[in-house]
Amino acid sequence: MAEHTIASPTCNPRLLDWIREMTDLCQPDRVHWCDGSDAEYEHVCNQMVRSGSFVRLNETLRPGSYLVRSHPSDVARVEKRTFICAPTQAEAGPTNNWKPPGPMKETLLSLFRGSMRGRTLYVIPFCMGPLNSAFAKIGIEITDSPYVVCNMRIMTHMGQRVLDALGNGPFIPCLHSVGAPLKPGQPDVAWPCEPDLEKKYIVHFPHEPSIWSYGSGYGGNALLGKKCLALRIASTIARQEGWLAEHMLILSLTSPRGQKRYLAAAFPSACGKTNLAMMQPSLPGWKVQCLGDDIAWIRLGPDGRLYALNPEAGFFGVAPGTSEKSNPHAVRTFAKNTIFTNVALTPDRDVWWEGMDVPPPPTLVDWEGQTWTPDSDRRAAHPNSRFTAPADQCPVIDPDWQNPDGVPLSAILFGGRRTTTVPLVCEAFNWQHGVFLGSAIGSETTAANTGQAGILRRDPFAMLPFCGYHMADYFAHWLALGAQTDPGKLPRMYVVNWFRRNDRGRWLWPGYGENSRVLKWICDRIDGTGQAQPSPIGNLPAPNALDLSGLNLHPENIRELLAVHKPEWRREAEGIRDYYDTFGDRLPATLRRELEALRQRLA
Ligand code: O2Y
Ligand code: MN
Repeated sequence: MAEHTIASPTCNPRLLDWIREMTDLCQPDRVHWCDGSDAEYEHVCNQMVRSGSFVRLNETLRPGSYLVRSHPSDVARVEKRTFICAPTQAEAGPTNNWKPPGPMKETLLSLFRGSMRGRTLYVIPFCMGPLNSAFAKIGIEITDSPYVVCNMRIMTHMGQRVLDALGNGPFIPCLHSVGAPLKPGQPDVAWPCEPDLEKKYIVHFPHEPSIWSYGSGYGGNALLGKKCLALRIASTIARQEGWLAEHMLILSLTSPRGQKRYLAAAFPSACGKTNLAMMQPSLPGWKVQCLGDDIAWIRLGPDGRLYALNPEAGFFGVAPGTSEKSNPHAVRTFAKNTIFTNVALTPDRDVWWEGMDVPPPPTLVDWEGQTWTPDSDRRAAHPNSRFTAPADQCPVIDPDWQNPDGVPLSAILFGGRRTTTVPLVCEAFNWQHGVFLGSAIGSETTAANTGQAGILRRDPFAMLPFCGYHMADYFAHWLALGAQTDPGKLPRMYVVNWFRRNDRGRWLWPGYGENSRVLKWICDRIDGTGQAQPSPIGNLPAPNALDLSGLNLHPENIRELLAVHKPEWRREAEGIRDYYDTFGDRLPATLRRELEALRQRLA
């Protein structure tokens, strides 16, 4: 019998039944219902410090902050072990790992049986989106990981107020275990998990809906409100309910004359979304404010415009490469009350990582807990090390980031890491063409993310790892949503590429705050003042329409940044055709027509 730390703080019969059933299954020693209070957060953090999982950072340099080191086998999302268990494989589509729900449930039940022995089962009531929003979705995560409790407290709206709002209503059950039960008297380790990759399971049952995650304690595998609920499960709900759950940042851009526009942007993982979301524009008088860096829920408003809301309450950002130069606002955001995972520890108990633009001290403790010096031939911080920080600590958080109605979108951007072919910016001719452009984006792999550089991985709408159903049906859903309103009310759509290189392999575009020049042209287009010229792939900035003042770019670089080389684009069109063929007959005819029209324009 598990010991209960407090009486059940809800009367929701379905929730109470589920907690009883899962407690019987997982057999924890204790059950704790999270109330989401400051005192509870401090208590769980202190417990983790005492157990040796958390290192308390220097209270003067980094108040209220902690460092945690994961097991070396548990350092990132595991796409290979992520499953969509729709009733049929056709519903999951060719881009998802599918398994039939029945046998997968059997496998999971046997894994979860007794999985929490010797541990505490935490019940985390959480809400994605502000509680007073029609967008909001409530989930209940059961976990045996106090690390998950602390991170969910930052990343979601969490605790008793969620149960109060839930009443007897429906919730999405999310079951998580690190998969490391303790025998009586067995000492615990700092980061318990199931080290065998083949025994990790991140499983979605979209038809229930429910989420079952076993064996990993890390990020997207374990903080189930994020990628699992707010993208994979939400995308299937959004399809049924007529909205969109997207892998997009949301930002506002205010011109020197005070005109404010909201933009959403989809980029594959590792393309600098957090940096763009909090950008400090180099253009005088322009201001960017951040509403979210990873996920946008988008729906039609009563006025026929599209409204976007960030369902998260924090940032789970990549640490390496984040510096005063690349993202000064992120540096302020994680100045306090932050959990750092897998970064290096300095002798004065602060954090350090590669690309921080601060010289390392003569000696550090690396992410694996080993002594590290600048002469070491390995990295001090793991390349996927993270900071978890509250969104309201961002110095440029937009005042409307928690607006329950969301904010009206003027533009949607699609990006990727492309060293050739794709120009700096290109405007879609219309919504259907924009959906075509979004369906074809992709990123070239880097040595850092796959070990093999320069392979193009198509990542439609940056949703490849996150779409919970058949990707071709998802394209059809985008097309159908656009058809529901006056085309003049829809956001304009753009492809951007900050990563083009010249034939000597050098970056053509400086990026970072200079990206505001591209955003300015987009705003000018929306206002009707920005000049464009048509090209076979879309509208490009007319000569001199991009504000490049003070940038000192060589005219040859500017030409190449915006060049559309027809032979390259004919090859690109063939690549898109091959990719589309993987979706068979389910691909919307509209997209085949868009591809054919592109080929005609390139002829
Ligand atoms: O590796 C992980 O578990 C984190 S993945 C992640 C985290 C924050 C934002 N985006 C991502 C992503 O993979 O897109
Ligand atoms: Mn992401």
